[in-house]
Amino acid sequence: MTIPRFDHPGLEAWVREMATLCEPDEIEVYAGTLPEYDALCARLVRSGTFRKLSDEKRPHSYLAETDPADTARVEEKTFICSTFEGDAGPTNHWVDPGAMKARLLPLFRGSMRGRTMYVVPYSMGPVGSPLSRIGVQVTDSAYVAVNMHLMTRTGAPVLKALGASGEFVRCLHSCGRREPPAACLEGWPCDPERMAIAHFPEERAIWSYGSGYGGNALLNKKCFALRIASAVARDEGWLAEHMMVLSVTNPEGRKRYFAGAFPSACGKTNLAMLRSALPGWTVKTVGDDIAWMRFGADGRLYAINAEAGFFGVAPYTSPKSNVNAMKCTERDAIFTNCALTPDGDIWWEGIGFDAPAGTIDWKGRARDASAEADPALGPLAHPNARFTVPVSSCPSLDEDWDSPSGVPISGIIFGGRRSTTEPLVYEARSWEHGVFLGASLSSETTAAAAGQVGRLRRDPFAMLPFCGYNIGDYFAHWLSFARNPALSLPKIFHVNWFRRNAEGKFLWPGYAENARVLKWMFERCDGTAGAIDSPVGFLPTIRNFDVQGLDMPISTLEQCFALSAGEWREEIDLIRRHLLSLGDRVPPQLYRELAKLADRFAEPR
Ligand code: GTP
Ligand code: SPV
Ligand code: MN
Repeated sequence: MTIPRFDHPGLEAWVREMATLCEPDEIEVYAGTLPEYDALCARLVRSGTFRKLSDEKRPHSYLAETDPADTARVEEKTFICSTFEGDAGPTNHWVDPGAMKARLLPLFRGSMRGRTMYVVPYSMGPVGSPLSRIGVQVTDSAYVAVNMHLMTRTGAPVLKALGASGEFVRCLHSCGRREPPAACLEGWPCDPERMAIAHFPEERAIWSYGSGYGGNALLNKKCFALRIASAVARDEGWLAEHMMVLSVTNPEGRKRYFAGAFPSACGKTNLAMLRSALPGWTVKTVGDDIAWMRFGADGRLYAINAEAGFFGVAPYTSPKSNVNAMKCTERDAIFTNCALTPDGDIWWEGIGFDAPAGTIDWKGRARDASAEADPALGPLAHPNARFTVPVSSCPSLDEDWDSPSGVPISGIIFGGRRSTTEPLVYEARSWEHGVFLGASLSSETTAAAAGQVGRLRRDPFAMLPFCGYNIGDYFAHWLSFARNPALSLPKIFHVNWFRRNAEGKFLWPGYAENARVLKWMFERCDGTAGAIDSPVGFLPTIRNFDVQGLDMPISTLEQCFALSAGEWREEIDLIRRHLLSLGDRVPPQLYRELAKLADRFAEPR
């Protein structure tokens, strides 16, 4: 093992330290080139992690199947290791930093024996932008390295931007090894029992052991760009958010940008890539998962996409629901935990056609079309199956997606999966009210995280699993912007695409039709669309909501907007309990907003 030379002495010392700890056979610095990417993919095919898909069907693309014990983020094993427990707050699992290191050091010791350690330098945000930050990940997973190649800006240009003394977030990752050596799926080492994803916000470091999957292992994403970056952003006066960013252009050619926070698997990618159902209105994509935002000298809020690729939910992506995502995945893609058709292509539930006979499910079992219906075998693609593609593959990419100064945000959208209670869309009365909407955001849980699916949980700002510090302080940080009169604060909206009727069917068609909601928001920002002052906020009137060409009965649309006082009184109780559960750092303004909401729904005396 030779330690590579770097122009940055601090980086070289850290790589040496990590190599001494993990004892890899070899070290490779990832320079971010296509030949390197191809060579690593070929290596992954040889090791059994990747299967190359048919070049006719899906050129230059691969399928990985993970160990069945390693298929989603594991929130129970994710830790914020700040010096003081109160700084991690009530929404995080806290462990003392020293204790966590004492627990993990023996696991990392020798964990890379017989493996290569890849050193992956990457930039979150455009290389060299004042809004961007650099991280370096060492990992014993070539799968992680090639995913990072697609999802971030990697390699030599990043090292150049780092210079000899630049700051970087230190990201240590090992898939680990089960002890005693148990049968991991071939090509997918992991150690699910002892898995830990540990964050040291004060040191700006991340140690992740035991998982090779998604947000547990691609440390640039949730670990750095949200958990560490949110803490940095609080210190420096900006925002690191679990938000998609899109542009809407009206028929006159005027453009506005919106940022939107939805919990995992609740529709960010679909909204960001939406193909508008409204003639003359166009939607373009800036980012689908993580936005870093800062107020500019002109007082407006500017956002960059911290990433350079998409790690999208595969199931139910179809030419009908998301044609742009389907186009993104036509070539140059990595698929994880999708099913494999006999002709060497991928398949998933909801892709728009039946699985051909002989399709192999994500667990490697051959299934015929009739088996699709066999509930005992489960779905053919894992519900959290994903595709990884570079943003450059996206036909709806906004011209300014990569602008170093970011794009100006007109409105912020919060939304979750709610079968009841929450109407299709409404607008907050003020910034404080909007922060209250973010703080009380809720959703029925999805397969993006390990655990029960469909359970209602509060997910403030869609950041419950991602806020790297005390959530009460986070709310206060958001509220603080209202005290600066020089800022032009974006409007704040709340949406719910997922309301259901008594039979359990979605009331709202969603997807392309969501353009109607975006249009209303656009015109609210212009000051041209009317609204009703309702107890929850400003609701569109049917007259101000574009229904032309919308194929649904008006009575169903009315159900989408209906407010049930009974449901809302229950909701208010749930929100109160939620805020109380978050401890004494929750700002009093949020209780005031709750009291105002309760007043508006109070029974007449
Ligand atoms: P993460 O990558 O986990 O952060 O997820 P995401 O927020 O980007 O969610 P995504 O857009 O991938 O959507 C997840 C699921 O929600 C998919 O199964 C979609 O089909 C479904 N979905 C998205 N938009 C809509 C909608 O407007 N209506 C309905 N009914 N379902 C939707
Ligand atoms: C999410 O769960 O919000 C994701 C997928 O975007 S992961 O990268 O696994 O966090
Ligand atoms: Mn996400």
